[in-house]
Amino acid sequence: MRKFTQARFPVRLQIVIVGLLLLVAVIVWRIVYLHVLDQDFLQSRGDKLSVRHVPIAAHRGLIADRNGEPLAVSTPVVAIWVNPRELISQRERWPELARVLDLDLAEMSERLERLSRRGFLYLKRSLTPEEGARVLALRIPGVYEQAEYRRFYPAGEVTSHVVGMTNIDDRGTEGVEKTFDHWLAGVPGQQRVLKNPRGQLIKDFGEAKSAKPGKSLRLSLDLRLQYLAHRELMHALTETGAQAGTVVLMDVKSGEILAMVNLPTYNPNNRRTLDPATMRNRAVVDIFEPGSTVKPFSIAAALGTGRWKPTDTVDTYPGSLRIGRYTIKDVSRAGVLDLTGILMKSSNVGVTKIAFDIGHEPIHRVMQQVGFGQSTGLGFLGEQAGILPNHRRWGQAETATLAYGYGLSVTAVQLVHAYATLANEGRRVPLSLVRLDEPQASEQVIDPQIARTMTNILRDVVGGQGGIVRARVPGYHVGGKSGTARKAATGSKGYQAKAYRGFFAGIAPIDNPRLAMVVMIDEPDVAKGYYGGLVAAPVFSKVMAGALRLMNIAPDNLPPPAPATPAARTAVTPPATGGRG
Ligand code: 59J
Repeated sequence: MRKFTQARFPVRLQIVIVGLLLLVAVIVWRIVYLHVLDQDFLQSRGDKLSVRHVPIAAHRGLIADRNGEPLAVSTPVVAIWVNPRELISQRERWPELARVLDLDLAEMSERLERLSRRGFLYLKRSLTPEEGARVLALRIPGVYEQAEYRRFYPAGEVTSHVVGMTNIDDRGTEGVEKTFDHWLAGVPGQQRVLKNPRGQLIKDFGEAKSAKPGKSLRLSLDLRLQYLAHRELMHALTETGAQAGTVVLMDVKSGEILAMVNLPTYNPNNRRTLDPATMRNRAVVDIFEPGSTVKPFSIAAALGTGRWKPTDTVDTYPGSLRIGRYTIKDVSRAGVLDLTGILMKSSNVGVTKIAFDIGHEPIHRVMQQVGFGQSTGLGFLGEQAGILPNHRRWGQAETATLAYGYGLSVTAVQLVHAYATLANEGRRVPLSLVRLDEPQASEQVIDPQIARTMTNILRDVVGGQGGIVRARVPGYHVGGKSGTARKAATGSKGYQAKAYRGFFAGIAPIDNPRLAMVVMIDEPDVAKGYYGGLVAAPVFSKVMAGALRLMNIAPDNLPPPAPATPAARTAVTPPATGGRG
Protein backbone atom coordinates (compact mmCIF):
# COMPACT_ATOMS: atom_id res chain seq x y z
CA MET A 1 0.00 0.00 0.00
CA ARG A 2 2.65 2.39 1.05
CA LYS A 3 4.88 1.58 -1.87
CA PHE A 4 1.97 1.88 -4.27
CA THR A 5 1.08 5.45 -3.22
CA GLN A 6 4.64 6.57 -3.15
CA ALA A 7 5.02 5.44 -6.74
CA ARG A 8 1.93 7.31 -7.95
CA PHE A 9 2.42 10.76 -6.39
CA PRO A 10 5.23 12.09 -8.54
CA VAL A 11 3.06 11.42 -11.59
CA ARG A 12 0.11 13.39 -10.14
CA LEU A 13 2.39 16.21 -9.19
CA GLN A 14 3.70 16.38 -12.73
CA ILE A 15 0.16 16.59 -14.07
CA VAL A 16 -0.67 19.47 -11.72
CA ILE A 17 2.46 21.40 -12.66
CA VAL A 18 1.82 20.98 -16.37
CA GLY A 19 -1.78 22.06 -15.83
CA LEU A 20 -0.72 25.21 -14.02
CA LEU A 21 1.81 26.09 -16.68
CA LEU A 22 -0.84 25.71 -19.34
CA LEU A 23 -3.15 28.02 -17.41
CA VAL A 24 -0.44 30.69 -17.14
CA ALA A 25 0.27 30.36 -20.84
CA VAL A 26 -3.41 30.85 -21.67
CA ILE A 27 -3.64 33.97 -19.44
CA VAL A 28 -0.48 35.48 -20.90
CA TRP A 29 -1.76 34.80 -24.40
CA ARG A 30 -5.09 36.44 -23.57
CA ILE A 31 -3.38 39.57 -22.23
CA VAL A 32 -1.12 39.87 -25.23
CA TYR A 33 -4.02 39.24 -27.54
CA LEU A 34 -6.29 41.84 -25.97
CA HIS A 35 -3.70 44.57 -25.62
CA VAL A 36 -1.73 44.10 -28.80
CA LEU A 37 -3.80 42.23 -31.33
CA ASP A 38 -7.37 43.15 -30.46
CA GLN A 39 -7.29 46.65 -28.92
CA ASP A 40 -10.72 47.50 -30.27
CA PHE A 41 -12.42 45.03 -27.93
CA LEU A 42 -11.10 46.70 -24.73
CA GLN A 43 -11.82 50.15 -26.15
CA SER A 44 -15.46 49.29 -26.70
CA ARG A 45 -15.87 47.89 -23.17
CA GLY A 46 -14.45 51.14 -21.76
CA ASP A 47 -16.97 53.15 -23.68
CA LYS A 48 -19.66 51.78 -21.43
CA LEU A 49 -21.53 54.38 -19.40
CA SER A 50 -20.84 54.64 -15.69
CA VAL A 51 -22.96 55.72 -12.75
CA ARG A 52 -21.25 58.37 -10.64
CA HIS A 53 -22.10 60.16 -7.42
CA VAL A 54 -21.87 63.93 -7.43
CA PRO A 55 -21.86 65.75 -4.05
CA ILE A 56 -24.80 67.99 -3.10
CA ALA A 57 -23.72 70.94 -0.93
CA ALA A 58 -25.15 71.04 2.60
CA HIS A 59 -26.49 74.30 3.98
CA ARG A 60 -24.14 75.68 6.64
CA GLY A 61 -25.71 76.62 9.97
CA LEU A 62 -26.44 80.21 10.91
CA ILE A 63 -24.23 81.99 13.45
CA ALA A 64 -26.22 84.52 15.44
CA ASP A 65 -25.56 86.79 18.40
CA ARG A 66 -27.22 86.16 21.77
CA ASN A 67 -30.42 87.89 20.61
CA GLY A 68 -30.65 86.06 17.29
CA GLU A 69 -29.09 88.80 15.15
CA PRO A 70 -27.41 87.06 12.20
CA LEU A 71 -23.60 87.19 12.15
CA ALA A 72 -22.90 84.56 9.45
CA VAL A 73 -25.50 83.58 6.87
CA SER A 74 -25.30 81.09 4.00
CA THR A 75 -26.90 82.13 0.74
CA PRO A 76 -27.33 79.89 -2.32
CA VAL A 77 -24.89 80.56 -5.14
CA VAL A 78 -23.92 78.80 -8.32
CA ALA A 79 -20.56 77.48 -9.47
CA ILE A 80 -20.04 77.10 -13.22
CA TRP A 81 -17.88 74.10 -14.03
CA VAL A 82 -16.93 72.68 -17.40
CA ASN A 83 -15.74 69.45 -18.91
CA PRO A 84 -12.70 70.55 -20.96
CA ARG A 85 -12.73 67.31 -22.95
CA GLU A 86 -16.18 68.24 -24.20
CA LEU A 87 -15.66 71.96 -24.40
CA ILE A 88 -12.47 71.65 -26.46
CA SER A 89 -14.59 70.92 -29.52
CA GLN A 90 -16.67 74.08 -28.97
CA ARG A 91 -13.93 76.68 -29.48
CA GLU A 92 -16.20 78.90 -31.57
CA ARG A 93 -18.41 79.37 -28.49
CA TRP A 94 -15.65 80.35 -26.06
CA PRO A 95 -15.95 84.10 -26.69
CA GLU A 96 -19.62 84.24 -25.65
CA LEU A 97 -18.85 82.01 -22.63
CA ALA A 98 -16.04 84.31 -21.49
CA ARG A 99 -18.29 87.33 -22.02
CA VAL A 100 -21.21 86.07 -19.95
CA LEU A 101 -18.84 84.99 -17.14
CA ASP A 102 -16.91 88.26 -17.33
CA LEU A 103 -13.65 86.33 -17.78
CA ASP A 104 -10.66 87.28 -19.90
CA LEU A 105 -11.00 85.25 -23.12
CA ALA A 106 -7.27 84.76 -23.60
CA GLU A 107 -6.79 83.54 -20.03
CA MET A 108 -9.81 81.27 -20.16
CA SER A 109 -8.71 79.77 -23.50
CA GLU A 110 -5.21 79.17 -22.21
CA ARG A 111 -6.57 77.27 -19.19
CA LEU A 112 -8.93 75.18 -21.29
CA GLU A 113 -6.17 74.24 -23.76
CA ARG A 114 -3.71 73.45 -20.99
CA LEU A 115 -6.19 71.31 -19.04
CA SER A 116 -8.01 69.92 -22.08
CA ARG A 117 -7.58 66.32 -20.93
CA ARG A 118 -9.41 66.87 -17.68
CA GLY A 119 -13.05 66.07 -17.10
CA PHE A 120 -13.73 68.80 -14.55
CA LEU A 121 -12.74 72.43 -14.11
CA TYR A 122 -14.34 75.30 -12.20
CA LEU A 123 -14.64 78.34 -14.45
CA LYS A 124 -16.26 80.64 -11.89
CA ARG A 125 -17.82 80.22 -8.47
CA SER A 126 -20.08 82.24 -6.17
CA LEU A 127 -22.35 83.48 -8.95
CA THR A 128 -25.91 84.47 -8.13
CA PRO A 129 -28.51 81.95 -9.30
CA GLU A 130 -29.59 84.49 -11.98
CA GLU A 131 -26.04 84.84 -13.29
CA GLY A 132 -25.78 81.04 -13.36
CA ALA A 133 -29.01 80.76 -15.33
CA ARG A 134 -27.71 83.22 -17.93
CA VAL A 135 -24.64 81.04 -18.49
CA LEU A 136 -26.65 77.84 -18.84
CA ALA A 137 -29.07 79.57 -21.23
CA LEU A 138 -26.26 79.59 -23.80
CA ARG A 139 -26.62 75.79 -23.93
CA ILE A 140 -22.94 75.19 -24.63
CA PRO A 141 -22.12 71.46 -24.44
CA GLY A 142 -19.72 70.76 -21.57
CA VAL A 143 -20.84 73.71 -19.42
CA TYR A 144 -22.58 72.79 -16.16
CA GLU A 145 -23.68 74.39 -12.93
CA GLN A 146 -23.38 73.23 -9.37
CA ALA A 147 -25.42 74.60 -6.47
CA GLU A 148 -23.29 75.84 -3.57
CA TYR A 149 -23.56 78.13 -0.58
CA ARG A 150 -21.63 81.24 0.15
CA ARG A 151 -21.09 82.78 3.57
CA PHE A 152 -22.10 86.37 4.16
CA TYR A 153 -21.19 88.28 7.31
CA PRO A 154 -23.74 91.05 7.98
CA ALA A 155 -21.65 92.72 10.71
CA GLY A 156 -18.44 92.40 8.66
CA GLU A 157 -15.37 93.82 10.33
CA VAL A 158 -17.15 94.42 13.65
CA THR A 159 -17.39 90.71 14.47
CA SER A 160 -14.75 89.20 12.17
CA HIS A 161 -12.14 88.24 14.80
CA VAL A 162 -14.70 86.23 16.75
CA VAL A 163 -16.89 84.84 13.97
CA GLY A 164 -13.96 84.17 11.63
CA MET A 165 -14.58 83.02 8.08
CA THR A 166 -14.82 80.10 5.67
CA ASN A 167 -12.87 79.28 2.54
CA ILE A 168 -14.32 78.93 -0.98
CA ASP A 169 -15.23 75.33 -0.12
CA ASP A 170 -17.40 76.54 2.77
CA ARG A 171 -15.15 75.16 5.52
CA GLY A 172 -14.26 77.29 8.54
CA THR A 173 -10.70 78.62 8.53
CA GLU A 174 -10.79 81.23 11.31
CA GLY A 175 -12.58 82.02 14.57
CA VAL A 176 -15.85 80.35 15.52
CA GLU A 177 -16.31 79.21 11.90
CA LYS A 178 -13.26 77.03 12.47
CA THR A 179 -13.72 75.94 16.09
CA PHE A 180 -17.35 74.96 15.49
CA ASP A 181 -16.88 73.77 11.89
CA HIS A 182 -18.25 70.28 12.55
CA TRP A 183 -21.34 71.66 14.22
CA LEU A 184 -22.00 74.20 11.46
CA ALA A 185 -20.99 72.31 8.33
CA GLY A 186 -23.59 69.55 7.93
CA VAL A 187 -23.07 66.54 5.64
CA PRO A 188 -23.12 66.78 1.83
CA GLY A 189 -25.68 64.65 -0.01
CA GLN A 190 -25.24 62.63 -3.20
CA GLN A 191 -26.73 62.89 -6.62
CA ARG A 192 -26.61 59.90 -9.00
CA VAL A 193 -25.70 60.67 -12.59
CA LEU A 194 -24.82 58.67 -15.68
CA LYS A 195 -21.66 59.69 -17.46
CA ASN A 196 -19.76 58.44 -20.46
CA PRO A 197 -16.00 57.99 -20.18
CA ARG A 198 -15.39 61.44 -21.64
CA GLY A 199 -17.22 62.76 -18.60
CA GLN A 200 -20.27 63.84 -20.55
CA LEU A 201 -23.39 63.90 -18.42
CA ILE A 202 -25.84 61.49 -20.04
CA LYS A 203 -28.60 61.27 -17.46
CA ASP A 204 -29.44 62.66 -14.04
CA PHE A 205 -31.13 60.18 -11.67
CA GLY A 206 -31.62 62.86 -9.03
CA GLU A 207 -30.91 62.73 -5.32
CA ALA A 208 -29.56 59.45 -3.98
CA LYS A 209 -28.90 60.87 -0.53
CA SER A 210 -30.11 64.29 0.54
CA ALA A 211 -27.71 66.75 2.15
CA LYS A 212 -27.94 67.12 5.92
CA PRO A 213 -27.91 70.81 6.84
CA GLY A 214 -25.50 72.06 9.52
CA LYS A 215 -26.72 73.22 12.92
CA SER A 216 -27.01 76.85 13.88
CA LEU A 217 -25.07 78.48 16.70
CA ARG A 218 -25.96 81.27 19.09
CA LEU A 219 -22.95 83.14 20.41
CA SER A 220 -22.69 84.91 23.75
CA LEU A 221 -21.92 88.19 21.94
CA ASP A 222 -24.42 91.02 21.99
CA LEU A 223 -24.12 92.70 18.59
CA ARG A 224 -25.21 96.06 20.04
CA LEU A 225 -22.36 95.99 22.56
CA GLN A 226 -19.99 94.70 19.93
CA TYR A 227 -20.80 97.73 17.73
CA LEU A 228 -20.48 100.07 20.68
CA ALA A 229 -17.08 98.68 21.71
CA HIS A 230 -15.88 98.78 18.10
CA ARG A 231 -16.97 102.40 17.66
CA GLU A 232 -15.42 103.59 20.92
CA LEU A 233 -12.16 101.76 20.25
CA MET A 234 -11.95 103.31 16.77
CA HIS A 235 -12.53 106.71 18.32
CA ALA A 236 -9.80 106.07 20.92
CA LEU A 237 -7.28 105.04 18.27
CA THR A 238 -7.95 108.22 16.31
CA GLU A 239 -7.63 110.35 19.45
CA THR A 240 -4.45 108.70 20.72
CA GLY A 241 -2.73 107.84 17.46
CA ALA A 242 -2.37 104.25 18.68
CA GLN A 243 -1.54 101.37 16.35
CA ALA A 244 -3.89 98.77 17.78
CA GLY A 245 -6.30 98.05 20.58
CA THR A 246 -8.57 95.51 22.21
CA VAL A 247 -11.79 95.60 24.24
CA VAL A 248 -13.31 92.57 25.97
CA LEU A 249 -16.54 92.78 27.94
CA MET A 250 -18.00 89.88 29.90
CA ASP A 251 -20.84 88.87 32.17
CA VAL A 252 -19.22 88.07 35.53
CA LYS A 253 -21.98 85.73 36.70
CA SER A 254 -22.41 83.57 33.60
CA GLY A 255 -18.87 83.73 32.19
CA GLU A 256 -20.29 84.75 28.79
CA ILE A 257 -18.25 87.07 26.60
CA LEU A 258 -20.54 89.89 25.50
CA ALA A 259 -18.15 91.86 23.30
CA MET A 260 -14.70 91.15 21.94
CA VAL A 261 -13.22 93.64 19.48
CA ASN A 262 -9.76 94.35 18.15
CA LEU A 263 -8.29 96.94 15.85
CA PRO A 264 -7.02 96.73 13.20
CA THR A 265 -9.70 94.47 11.81
CA TYR A 266 -10.75 93.03 8.43
CA ASN A 267 -13.84 92.49 6.35
CA PRO A 268 -14.45 88.76 5.89
CA ASN A 269 -16.79 89.49 2.96
CA ASN A 270 -13.78 90.50 0.83
CA ARG A 271 -11.66 87.38 0.67
CA ARG A 272 -9.38 88.87 -1.92
CA THR A 273 -8.02 91.75 0.13
CA LEU A 274 -7.03 89.90 3.31
CA ASP A 275 -3.99 91.07 5.26
CA PRO A 276 -2.89 88.56 7.95
CA ALA A 277 -1.81 91.38 10.28
CA THR A 278 -5.42 92.57 10.53
CA MET A 279 -6.81 89.10 11.12
CA ARG A 280 -5.30 88.42 14.54
CA ASN A 281 -7.79 88.15 17.36
CA ARG A 282 -5.43 90.03 19.65
CA ALA A 283 -7.67 89.50 22.68
CA VAL A 284 -6.71 85.81 22.71
CA VAL A 285 -3.49 85.50 20.70
CA ASP A 286 -1.45 88.48 21.91
CA ILE A 287 0.29 88.28 25.26
CA PHE A 288 1.67 91.24 27.18
CA GLU A 289 3.02 92.22 30.56
CA PRO A 290 -0.09 93.47 32.39
CA GLY A 291 1.76 95.96 34.60
CA SER A 292 -0.31 97.67 37.27
CA THR A 293 -3.58 96.05 36.27
CA VAL A 294 -2.53 92.99 38.30
CA LYS A 295 -1.72 94.95 41.47
CA PRO A 296 -5.22 94.29 42.90
CA PHE A 297 -4.39 90.56 42.90
CA SER A 298 -1.20 91.20 44.87
CA ILE A 299 -3.20 93.24 47.36
CA ALA A 300 -5.83 90.48 47.53
CA ALA A 301 -3.00 88.04 48.29
CA ALA A 302 -1.82 90.30 51.12
CA LEU A 303 -5.34 90.42 52.60
CA GLY A 304 -5.53 86.62 52.22
CA THR A 305 -2.49 86.09 54.46
CA GLY A 306 -4.26 87.86 57.31
CA ARG A 307 -1.13 90.00 57.83
CA TRP A 308 -2.70 93.02 56.08
CA LYS A 309 -5.93 94.94 56.34
CA PRO A 310 -7.08 97.79 54.05
CA THR A 311 -6.19 100.56 56.52
CA ASP A 312 -2.58 99.37 56.99
CA THR A 313 -0.01 101.75 55.55
CA VAL A 314 3.29 101.61 53.70
CA ASP A 315 5.84 104.39 53.45
CA THR A 316 6.68 104.68 49.74
CA TYR A 317 9.07 107.62 50.26
CA PRO A 318 11.14 108.59 48.27
CA GLY A 319 9.29 106.87 45.42
CA SER A 320 12.10 104.52 44.56
CA LEU A 321 13.60 101.38 45.99
CA ARG A 322 16.95 99.83 45.15
CA ILE A 323 17.11 96.09 44.68
CA GLY A 324 20.60 94.93 43.79
CA ARG A 325 21.36 96.15 40.30
CA TYR A 326 18.12 97.94 39.54
CA THR A 327 15.80 100.49 41.05
CA ILE A 328 12.03 100.28 41.33
CA LYS A 329 10.48 103.65 40.60
CA ASP A 330 7.13 105.31 41.16
CA VAL A 331 5.93 107.94 38.72
CA SER A 332 4.35 109.96 41.55
CA ARG A 333 6.06 110.49 44.92
CA ALA A 334 3.28 109.85 47.41
CA GLY A 335 4.75 109.08 50.87
CA VAL A 336 2.66 107.10 53.34
CA LEU A 337 -0.23 105.21 51.69
CA ASP A 338 -2.88 102.74 52.82
CA LEU A 339 -3.82 99.86 50.51
CA THR A 340 -6.36 101.96 48.60
CA GLY A 341 -3.80 104.74 48.30
CA ILE A 342 -1.21 102.32 46.91
CA LEU A 343 -3.62 101.34 44.12
CA MET A 344 -4.80 104.92 43.53
CA LYS A 345 -1.25 106.20 43.17
CA SER A 346 -0.29 102.89 41.58
CA SER A 347 2.83 102.77 43.69
CA ASN A 348 5.30 100.14 42.49
CA VAL A 349 7.30 100.72 45.68
CA GLY A 350 4.24 100.22 47.89
CA VAL A 351 3.27 96.94 46.22
CA THR A 352 6.89 95.77 46.34
CA LYS A 353 7.18 96.38 50.09
CA ILE A 354 3.98 94.41 50.68
CA ALA A 355 5.29 91.61 48.44
CA PHE A 356 8.54 91.46 50.43
CA ASP A 357 6.49 91.16 53.61
CA ILE A 358 4.30 88.25 52.42
CA GLY A 359 6.68 86.59 49.95
CA HIS A 360 6.05 85.52 46.37
CA GLU A 361 4.06 82.41 47.22
CA PRO A 362 0.62 83.89 48.10
CA ILE A 363 0.84 86.29 45.14
CA HIS A 364 1.75 83.52 42.73
CA ARG A 365 -1.07 81.38 44.10
CA VAL A 366 -3.77 84.08 43.63
CA MET A 367 -2.52 84.82 40.11
CA GLN A 368 -2.67 81.13 39.29
CA GLN A 369 -6.13 80.76 40.78
CA VAL A 370 -7.56 83.60 38.73
CA GLY A 371 -6.24 81.85 35.59
CA PHE A 372 -2.94 83.46 34.58
CA GLY A 373 -0.67 81.06 32.75
CA GLN A 374 -3.54 78.74 31.79
CA SER A 375 -5.50 78.42 28.59
CA THR A 376 -8.97 79.94 28.78
CA GLY A 377 -10.36 77.01 26.80
CA LEU A 378 -12.22 79.14 24.27
CA GLY A 379 -10.62 77.02 21.55
CA PHE A 380 -9.46 79.79 19.19
CA LEU A 381 -6.69 78.93 16.79
CA GLY A 382 -3.41 80.28 18.19
CA GLU A 383 -4.91 81.06 21.57
CA GLN A 384 -2.20 81.80 24.13
CA ALA A 385 -2.00 80.66 27.75
CA GLY A 386 0.46 83.40 28.69
CA ILE A 387 3.28 82.85 31.16
CA LEU A 388 3.08 82.83 34.94
CA PRO A 389 6.69 82.04 35.86
CA ASN A 390 7.57 79.77 38.71
CA HIS A 391 11.22 80.53 39.36
CA ARG A 392 13.39 77.93 40.99
CA ARG A 393 14.80 80.64 43.20
CA TRP A 394 12.69 83.69 43.90
CA GLY A 395 15.01 86.62 44.44
CA GLN A 396 13.73 90.03 45.50
CA ALA A 397 13.66 91.22 41.89
CA GLU A 398 11.45 88.31 40.76
CA THR A 399 9.08 88.76 43.69
CA ALA A 400 8.79 92.53 43.19
CA THR A 401 8.27 92.47 39.42
CA LEU A 402 5.58 89.77 39.64
CA ALA A 403 3.75 91.78 42.32
CA TYR A 404 3.57 94.94 40.21
CA GLY A 405 2.91 93.23 36.90
CA TYR A 406 6.09 92.37 35.00
CA GLY A 407 7.85 89.10 34.25
CA LEU A 408 4.45 87.48 33.64
CA SER A 409 2.42 87.75 30.46
CA VAL A 410 -1.30 87.49 29.92
CA THR A 411 -3.94 87.89 27.24
CA ALA A 412 -6.71 90.49 27.44
CA VAL A 413 -9.23 87.65 27.85
CA GLN A 414 -7.33 86.24 30.84
CA LEU A 415 -7.18 89.68 32.42
CA VAL A 416 -10.91 90.33 32.07
CA HIS A 417 -11.61 86.82 33.41
CA ALA A 418 -9.47 87.56 36.47
CA TYR A 419 -11.38 90.80 37.15
CA ALA A 420 -14.68 88.98 36.61
CA THR A 421 -13.67 86.46 39.26
CA LEU A 422 -12.96 89.26 41.74
CA ALA A 423 -16.29 90.87 40.88
CA ASN A 424 -18.14 87.56 41.23
CA GLU A 425 -17.22 87.39 44.94
CA GLY A 426 -14.15 85.32 44.17
CA ARG A 427 -16.01 82.60 42.23
CA ARG A 428 -14.36 81.61 38.99
CA VAL A 429 -16.85 80.73 36.23
CA PRO A 430 -15.54 79.21 32.97
CA LEU A 431 -15.56 81.56 29.97
CA SER A 432 -18.06 80.96 27.22
CA LEU A 433 -18.39 82.26 23.68
CA VAL A 434 -21.78 80.61 23.17
CA ARG A 435 -24.95 81.77 24.82
CA LEU A 436 -25.73 79.86 28.01
CA ASP A 437 -29.20 79.50 29.41
CA GLU A 438 -28.21 77.59 32.54
CA PRO A 439 -25.70 78.80 35.13
CA GLN A 440 -22.33 77.04 35.02
CA ALA A 441 -20.55 75.42 37.93
CA SER A 442 -18.11 77.84 39.55
CA GLU A 443 -15.11 77.50 41.82
CA GLN A 444 -14.43 79.68 44.86
CA VAL A 445 -10.81 80.76 44.31
CA ILE A 446 -10.68 83.95 46.41
CA ASP A 447 -12.31 84.34 49.80
CA PRO A 448 -15.66 86.12 49.19
CA GLN A 449 -14.99 88.63 51.97
CA ILE A 450 -11.62 89.56 50.47
CA ALA A 451 -13.12 89.79 46.96
CA ARG A 452 -15.77 92.19 48.33
CA THR A 453 -13.12 94.28 50.05
CA MET A 454 -11.16 94.45 46.80
CA THR A 455 -14.16 95.57 44.73
CA ASN A 456 -14.80 98.33 47.27
CA ILE A 457 -11.15 99.41 47.04
CA LEU A 458 -11.43 99.42 43.24
CA ARG A 459 -14.55 101.60 43.55
CA ASP A 460 -12.52 104.15 45.50
CA VAL A 461 -9.63 103.94 43.01
CA VAL A 462 -12.07 105.22 40.36
CA GLY A 463 -14.62 107.21 42.36
CA GLY A 464 -12.65 108.52 45.32
CA GLN A 465 -10.98 111.90 45.68
CA GLY A 466 -8.21 111.93 43.09
CA GLY A 467 -9.63 108.82 41.42
CA ILE A 468 -9.68 107.97 37.74
CA VAL A 469 -12.19 110.56 36.54
CA ARG A 470 -12.29 109.36 32.93
CA ALA A 471 -13.39 105.85 33.94
CA ARG A 472 -16.49 107.01 35.81
CA VAL A 473 -20.03 106.18 34.65
CA PRO A 474 -22.85 108.56 35.65
CA GLY A 475 -25.43 106.86 37.85
CA TYR A 476 -23.26 103.88 38.78
CA HIS A 477 -20.44 102.97 41.12
CA VAL A 478 -17.73 101.40 39.00
CA GLY A 479 -14.37 100.03 40.06
CA GLY A 480 -11.14 99.46 38.23
CA LYS A 481 -7.45 100.01 37.77
CA SER A 482 -5.47 101.76 35.10
CA GLY A 483 -2.03 100.74 33.96
CA THR A 484 0.74 102.02 31.76
CA ALA A 485 3.48 99.62 30.81
CA ARG A 486 6.58 100.02 28.71
CA LYS A 487 6.68 97.48 25.92
CA ALA A 488 9.40 94.87 26.20
CA ALA A 489 12.00 95.04 23.44
CA THR A 490 11.70 92.25 20.92
CA GLY A 491 14.73 90.04 20.42
CA SER A 492 16.76 91.69 23.16
CA LYS A 493 16.56 92.26 26.89
CA GLY A 494 14.96 95.30 28.39
CA TYR A 495 12.29 97.74 27.24
CA GLN A 496 11.65 99.94 24.23
CA ALA A 497 12.37 103.64 24.62
CA LYS A 498 9.01 105.20 23.81
CA ALA A 499 6.55 102.38 23.30
CA TYR A 500 3.80 101.83 25.86
CA ARG A 501 0.52 100.06 26.38
CA GLY A 502 -2.26 101.88 28.19
CA PHE A 503 -4.78 99.73 30.07
CA PHE A 504 -7.93 99.94 32.01
CA ALA A 505 -9.57 96.95 33.71
CA GLY A 506 -12.80 97.41 35.60
CA ILE A 507 -16.12 96.16 36.91
CA ALA A 508 -19.66 97.48 37.47
CA PRO A 509 -21.93 98.09 39.25
CA ILE A 510 -20.09 97.74 42.55
CA ASP A 511 -23.15 96.99 44.71
CA ASN A 512 -23.88 93.84 42.69
CA PRO A 513 -21.22 93.45 39.97
CA ARG A 514 -22.52 92.16 36.64
CA LEU A 515 -19.92 93.23 34.08
CA ALA A 516 -16.14 93.22 33.71
CA MET A 517 -14.16 94.88 30.95
CA VAL A 518 -10.58 95.26 29.80
CA VAL A 519 -9.39 97.96 27.41
CA MET A 520 -5.91 97.85 25.93
CA ILE A 521 -4.47 100.63 23.78
CA ASP A 522 -1.27 99.62 22.02
CA GLU A 523 1.41 102.25 21.42
CA PRO A 524 -0.45 105.50 21.78
CA ASP A 525 1.39 108.51 20.37
CA VAL A 526 3.63 109.61 23.26
CA ALA A 527 3.20 113.28 22.36
CA LYS A 528 -0.57 113.01 22.86
CA GLY A 529 -0.33 111.32 26.28
CA TYR A 530 -0.21 107.61 26.83
CA TYR A 531 -1.24 106.80 30.41
CA GLY A 532 -3.89 104.12 30.76
CA GLY A 533 -6.01 106.50 32.80
CA LEU A 534 -5.99 108.88 29.84
CA VAL A 535 -6.17 106.62 26.77
CA ALA A 536 -8.04 103.50 27.93
CA ALA A 537 -10.32 104.71 30.74
CA PRO A 538 -12.62 106.76 28.42
CA VAL A 539 -13.34 103.68 26.31
CA PHE A 540 -14.23 101.77 29.47
CA SER A 541 -16.54 104.57 30.62
CA LYS A 542 -18.47 104.86 27.35
CA VAL A 543 -18.81 101.15 26.63
CA MET A 544 -19.70 100.34 30.24
CA ALA A 545 -22.31 103.11 30.33
CA GLY A 546 -23.91 101.74 27.17
CA ALA A 547 -23.77 98.14 28.38
CA LEU A 548 -25.35 98.94 31.76
CA ARG A 549 -28.16 100.81 30.00
CA LEU A 550 -28.76 98.24 27.22
CA MET A 551 -28.80 95.41 29.76
CA ASN A 552 -31.26 97.26 31.99
CA ILE A 553 -28.98 97.11 35.00
CA ALA A 554 -30.32 99.32 37.78
CA PRO A 555 -28.15 102.33 38.71
CA ASP A 556 -26.57 102.10 42.18
CA ASN A 557 -25.33 105.66 42.42
CA LEU A 558 -28.21 108.00 41.64
CA PRO A 559 -28.13 111.46 43.19
CA PRO A 560 -30.45 111.76 46.21
CA PRO A 561 -34.07 112.43 45.16
CA ALA A 562 -34.53 116.14 44.57
CA PRO A 563 -37.39 118.05 46.20
CA ALA A 564 -40.42 118.05 43.91
CA THR A 565 -40.07 121.58 42.62
CA PRO A 566 -40.12 122.11 38.85
CA ALA A 567 -36.75 123.86 38.94
CA ALA A 568 -34.95 121.10 40.88
CA ARG A 569 -36.26 118.27 38.70
CA THR A 570 -34.05 119.22 35.78
CA ALA A 571 -30.86 119.42 37.85
CA VAL A 572 -29.90 115.75 37.96
CA THR A 573 -26.28 115.87 36.80
CA PRO A 574 -24.14 114.08 39.37
CA PRO A 575 -21.56 116.33 41.04
CA ALA A 576 -18.26 116.22 39.16
CA THR A 577 -15.39 115.33 41.43
CA GLY A 578 -11.94 116.54 40.57
CA GLY A 579 -8.88 114.37 40.24
CA ARG A 580 -6.01 113.39 38.07
CA GLY A 581 -6.31 112.04 34.57
C1 59J B 1 5.92 103.10 33.48
C2 59J B 1 7.03 100.15 33.58
C3 59J B 1 8.72 98.54 32.92
C4 59J B 1 9.20 97.22 33.40
C5 59J B 1 7.24 103.54 33.69
C6 59J B 1 5.07 103.77 32.66
C7 59J B 1 8.60 99.24 35.25
C8 59J B 1 9.60 98.26 35.57
C9 59J B 1 11.01 96.40 34.87
C10 59J B 1 7.67 104.64 33.02
C11 59J B 1 5.52 104.90 31.99
C12 59J B 1 6.82 105.34 32.18
C13 59J B 1 10.44 95.09 35.35
S1 59J B 1 2.81 105.58 35.56
O1 59J B 1 1.06 101.34 35.47
O2 59J B 1 5.20 102.34 36.48
O3 59J B 1 -1.81 104.14 34.23
O4 59J B 1 -2.34 106.13 34.71
O5 59J B 1 6.63 100.11 32.41
O6 59J B 1 8.18 100.00 36.15
O7 59J B 1 10.15 98.24 36.69
O8 59J B 1 7.27 106.42 31.51
N1 59J B 1 0.58 104.35 35.57
N2 59J B 1 3.33 102.63 35.29
N3 59J B 1 6.45 100.94 34.51
N4 59J B 1 8.10 99.32 33.96
N5 59J B 1 9.93 97.33 34.65
C14 59J B 1 1.83 104.39 36.28
C15 59J B 1 2.46 103.01 36.40
C16 59J B 1 1.29 102.08 36.42
C17 59J B 1 -0.19 105.40 35.32
C18 59J B 1 0.28 106.78 35.59
C19 59J B 1 1.75 106.98 35.39
C20 59J B 1 4.64 102.30 35.42
C21 59J B 1 -0.17 107.18 36.93
C22 59J B 1 5.40 101.88 34.18
C23 59J B 1 -1.53 105.23 34.73
O9 59J B 1 0.57 102.13 37.42
